[in-house]
Amino acid sequence: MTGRVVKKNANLFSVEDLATNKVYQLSASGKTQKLGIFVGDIVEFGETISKVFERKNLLIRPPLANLDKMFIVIAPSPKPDLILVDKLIVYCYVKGISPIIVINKIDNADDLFVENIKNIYNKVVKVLIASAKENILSSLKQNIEGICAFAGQSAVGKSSLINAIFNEDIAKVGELSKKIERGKQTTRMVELYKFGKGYIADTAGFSMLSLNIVLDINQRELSSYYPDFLSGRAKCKYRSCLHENDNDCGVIENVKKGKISNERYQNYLKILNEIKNNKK
Ligand SMILES: Nc1nc2c(ncn2[C@@H]2O[C@H](COP(=O)(O)OP(=O)(O)O)[C@@H](O)[C@H]2O)c(=O)[nH]1
Ligand SMILES: [Mg+2]
Ligand SMILES: [Zn+2]
Repeated sequence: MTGRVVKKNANLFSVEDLATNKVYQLSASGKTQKLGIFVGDIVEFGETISKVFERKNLLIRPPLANLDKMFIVIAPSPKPDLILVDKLIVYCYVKGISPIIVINKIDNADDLFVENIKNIYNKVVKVLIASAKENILSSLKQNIEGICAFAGQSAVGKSSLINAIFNEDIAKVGELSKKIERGKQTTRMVELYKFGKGYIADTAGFSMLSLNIVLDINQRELSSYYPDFLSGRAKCKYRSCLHENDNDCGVIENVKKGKISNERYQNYLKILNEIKNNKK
């Protein structure tokens, strides 16, 4: 039988049979266990788990396999860190995850805030609005497909959104993610909750340490993870163009024409510099 690992507790796995949706509590054969089994894995099982199928991706913090979608949550407060948003988007593309921006706390947001975010990101990814407080969740719910997780700054409302979607206290609200990084919450495991056609991963936060892989990207490759830079890049005179200096650079030309958001571009330069400094 084929199933999905939805929970892991020490050496015991909850596996949902893909054909019947029945959940079994299983251990794994020694050999399989050694190779590693993660929440999100598709496995072959009978009495025990006998095989793990090839993964589309694997995240280490949180430990999660086959993530399909990442909801990158921002809110009017705390003030959005758009460099973090851009790094998360790049991270998603590197890992084969579809990023979607969710503006939460729409009950507290003015139109200008929403317009500004949409202007920066609508050429890049889908931008949804939501409010965990006022139960404005329909577009978010419609976009839940495959395995989905929430990421973003602390206190933007990730846990609140999960609880509002399920109308149940699944995730802890107001929990400081710093505590998690210090290891006080290490016993809290990743778990997949079924929703419609997909699952939501309650991950107790997405460690920003994971973003180190963004800094390991080759500096010439960085802009290939910017879909809004694509048509500009095609017009750069030099194939090695980093889009820093205005010598026949199609990206800079598009920034000047307003086809690329200047804020996205300025933050691109900052991330590019971080990558350069990281290589030193
Ligand atoms: N006004 C408003 N406050 C919210 C909303 N969602 C969450 N909050 C509040 O924001 C704070 C942080 O929420 P939490 O879910 O813990 O954020 P997390 O750190 O991203 O998981 C809490 O005080 C929530 O009550 C919302 O849609 N509107
Ligand atoms: Mg939280
Ligand atoms: Zn260029």
